[in-house]
Amino acid sequence: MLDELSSIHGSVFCLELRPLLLVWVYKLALVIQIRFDRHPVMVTAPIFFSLSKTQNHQLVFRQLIFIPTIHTNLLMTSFFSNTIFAAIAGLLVFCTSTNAANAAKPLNILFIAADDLNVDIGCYGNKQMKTPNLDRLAKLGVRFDRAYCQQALCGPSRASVMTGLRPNTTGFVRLNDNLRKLKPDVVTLGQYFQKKNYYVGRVGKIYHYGNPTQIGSNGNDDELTWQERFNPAGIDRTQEENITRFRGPGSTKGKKNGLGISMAVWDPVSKDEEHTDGMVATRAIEMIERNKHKPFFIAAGFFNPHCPYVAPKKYFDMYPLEEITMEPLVEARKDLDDVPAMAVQRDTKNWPYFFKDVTDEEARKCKQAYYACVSFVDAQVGRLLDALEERDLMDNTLIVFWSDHGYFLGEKGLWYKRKSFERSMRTPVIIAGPGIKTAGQSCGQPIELLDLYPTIVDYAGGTVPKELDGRSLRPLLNTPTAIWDKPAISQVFHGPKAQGFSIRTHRWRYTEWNGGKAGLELYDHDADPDEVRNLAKAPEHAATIKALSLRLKPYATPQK
Ligand SMILES: [Ca+2]
Repeated sequence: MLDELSSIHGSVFCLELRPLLLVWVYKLALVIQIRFDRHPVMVTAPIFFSLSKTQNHQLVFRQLIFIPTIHTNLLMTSFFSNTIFAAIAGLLVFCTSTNAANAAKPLNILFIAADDLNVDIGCYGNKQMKTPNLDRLAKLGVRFDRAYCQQALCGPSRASVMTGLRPNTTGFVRLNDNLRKLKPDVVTLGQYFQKKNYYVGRVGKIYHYGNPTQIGSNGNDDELTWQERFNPAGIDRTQEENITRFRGPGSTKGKKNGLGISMAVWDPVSKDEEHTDGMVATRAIEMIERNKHKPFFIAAGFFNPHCPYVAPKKYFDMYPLEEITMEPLVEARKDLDDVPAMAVQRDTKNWPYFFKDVTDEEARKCKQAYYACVSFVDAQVGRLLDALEERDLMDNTLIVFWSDHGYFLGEKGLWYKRKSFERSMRTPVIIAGPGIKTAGQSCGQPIELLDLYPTIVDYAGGTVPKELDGRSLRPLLNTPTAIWDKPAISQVFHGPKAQGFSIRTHRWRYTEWNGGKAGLELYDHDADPDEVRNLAKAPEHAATIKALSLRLKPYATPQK
């Protein structure tokens, strides 16, 4: 972006010298006119056109006035020819002004969030997934392969993203904590851009919502973050009675409590826009259209693929059930033999897959439905990208795509989130925008979701507030392989007496439960990407553990 900004500033600087240049060009044109019987406009116009490409309206207009003045003074030609000249010059200004205005305008931000989306995405290497639009976005930007949330739970993760502060810094560690009670004066990402005179609007879920119960309301939103906010509700919310919920023998249909933590599916033959996320995209496009002439920060928060897993049937059809595989539960569970009990304390009470008596077949149906929801979100992301392209806004819009945390789909016999394993801490992050010369590349350095705030501010040409816990990712956007010494820190909070802190470096994941008193975990990702072998008790790794523990210590203060 520095490059982008300096090129814009550079062109403005050059423009100050441009009238002089044009006088000389024009004089030259006069000679050509005499020699070759061409009107000077014919000669000057193409030069004028090329010089005007990167200028803003005002400066281009200044030139427009200047040229006929030169013309009149130098030539004293007839009124008629001057009029033609001005008309042609005016036409040129009109033709070039759209581009010129885009180049000089401040950067727009399109901030897109998905809920509970793990890295089961085509561009992240999952060949089964059909996610052409996220893949398309990845080609336009940088895909971060080791991006981690700060807490694998909606409320704390999202508050951390929007404040650029760790859950431990704000104290926001519970699902429904209230940000303004904990940090009344915090300046959120949206507030930052409001102060920069941006239009700042939200549609859908950015801060925590009870999903699906609070769809259609403001949920646990922070009102001060936005100037405008929209809360659509589709048939996934208004017709919940059609959702099939698996919970043992005789699956139940109907509007039951607890759909927000459920293994439940529905595949209606329906249009995208009958669903909440289709409405989120439609409204976001309307916000883009309405604000396309001013700098905007538009946040589109999708509710999928959070459970209950509801999407139009056409997305289910992309994933035939017979192609959905899961490791048999008994085998999968063996992964957990060497982990501390606290690491899975919420997940083994009602085994399997969190709910008693859920069958393997039902779990596979849920996995199919989750994938359908991913493709459904992907299609909505595509609509947003199309909307930017159609309005010629790609050249001055930064697109940031993220999810609040990862998600288990039967690996290790687990479901959902809230664990300290890679599968629930790791999230997709894709950043695309003008000036990113590494488009299409991936970055393997560990980054944190709380780095998004400083990155966006930095990218938009602002000064990163000192109090933020994250760091701008600009060095990695410039050079994805750049040296990056900052690890990713995540935490798990099951209550004051059950807490975990985890550090992820390029190679290692190391987790301490209750300061180590309730157990340790160490995984070598170079050799064991699925975290099957806990190396915490291996004597040969004692020095690694000591070093990682030391690095984790400043972040690992337990919450009350
Ligand atoms: Ca979530």
